Amino acid sequence: MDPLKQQFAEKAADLRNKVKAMLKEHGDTVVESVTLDQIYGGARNIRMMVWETSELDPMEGIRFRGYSITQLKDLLPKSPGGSEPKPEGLFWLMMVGEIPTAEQVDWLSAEWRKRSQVPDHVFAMLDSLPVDTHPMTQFIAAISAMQTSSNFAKRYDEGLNKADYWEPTYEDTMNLLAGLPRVAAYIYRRSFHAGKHIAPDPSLDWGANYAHMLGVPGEEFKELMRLYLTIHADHEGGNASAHTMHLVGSTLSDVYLSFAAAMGALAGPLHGLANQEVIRWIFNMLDELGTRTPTDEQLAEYVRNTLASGQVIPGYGHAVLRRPDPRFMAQKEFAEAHIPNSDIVRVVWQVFEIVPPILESLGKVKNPWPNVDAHSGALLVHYGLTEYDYYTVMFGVSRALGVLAATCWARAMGLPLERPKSITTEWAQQFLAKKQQQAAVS
Ligand code: HAX
Repeated sequence: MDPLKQQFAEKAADLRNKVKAMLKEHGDTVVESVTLDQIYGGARNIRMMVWETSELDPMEGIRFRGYSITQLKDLLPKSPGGSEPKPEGLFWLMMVGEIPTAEQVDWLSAEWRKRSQVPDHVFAMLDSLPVDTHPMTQFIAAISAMQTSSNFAKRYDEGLNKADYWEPTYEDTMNLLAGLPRVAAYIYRRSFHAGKHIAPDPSLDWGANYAHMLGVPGEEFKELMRLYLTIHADHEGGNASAHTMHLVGSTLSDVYLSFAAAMGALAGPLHGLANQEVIRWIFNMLDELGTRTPTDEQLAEYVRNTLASGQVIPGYGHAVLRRPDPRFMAQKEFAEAHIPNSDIVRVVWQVFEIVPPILESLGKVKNPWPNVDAHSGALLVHYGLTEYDYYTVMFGVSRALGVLAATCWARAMGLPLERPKSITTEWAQQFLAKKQQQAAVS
């Protein structure tokens, strides 16, 4: 058994036993009650699923196995001479809860290289789609086409013991992660570079190889990719892509099909597609104003016009966070260190000054601060990756790390089919009427 699989198997067995004992003693403990506002309001803040790999605090932001992004930037192994964490390290951490050594991360890079073969029919299927098909649609189709390699589906067909579900799930996870950058880069090159593909470089780690296959030159972009792929990986279980993965995975759909479904959720403009919307919104503004360096007043007026036309300001607001997103701040720090004079980055920082007070003044926006998507596009544009329809695919490559690690845990813990209860408005009205009657009697 490989070293990561071995550690995962031991840790999972231990946690499974602990959870069993906890539920035996405390299974009927009430955690919190639910309001009608929450039921009608998108289930905000209702604790209703287990997600071991990360936890989101409204004020502090994301913590992966207890570690903040700032801590991980220090602690996770980097490439020689580099200062950004390798995403392989974060995957290891999410899988076993321990910061890996540089040797363990090198092992993982090599293991993914070894497994990175993608079946030819996946590329043939992509080539059969119109070249202007949205990259996220291509990505979802390609992930579904990769499902022919699913170990889980095959083993389940043959008759798989429940206790062993995690094992082919782990194999599928490793294979899918290994192949994903190749598929994602293929989509980029066929969509925007006339199908001139770039072969993987076997000397590179996972993030750097993705940067290489995209065709963006330079060590600085490779560093950006390592950071980007690390910080977008996981955001606890309730966000739309993670929750979709969890829900679909809970039917014992394999990780290919559940990840394809998760990417459908990421492709929505209120979620991951916001990264393309942000940069589109910024360029539309600059074009309309006829300048690359708008004044604060021009920018504020454009923001107000966007709001007046009934649209949201993309990249701002969050369902959970109530502070500037640490993932936004990590990208800002990268830009401050490497490209402080980039025009487009400066506009992003100006938007960061102007938008929050305007959103706050509306009196209804719970979080006026930027989220992860407010910054990423400007960095990519600066390094020459200007085709913003592609950006959500990059987010998806990263998100795979978290949701696949979490699915390994879900399988190992034997989490059941997810099936929450819905209500009708008639039920709500009757429920309230009954409460009022009871209150009148007592
Ligand atoms: N611009 C304008 N209005 C906004 C807003 C924004 N950026 N953020 C929230 N609001 C509005 C909501 O539309 C809502 O208005 P109505 O009551 O008229 O419907 C009101 O403020 C209250 O919303 P909220 O409770 O603060 O926010 P929600 O939890 O309902 O929604 C969203 C969270 C992320 C969907 C929201 O902030 C939004 O639409 N933001 C812009 C899109 C975006 O950046 N999405 C990416 C989020 C992060 C992510 O998932 N990345 O992948």
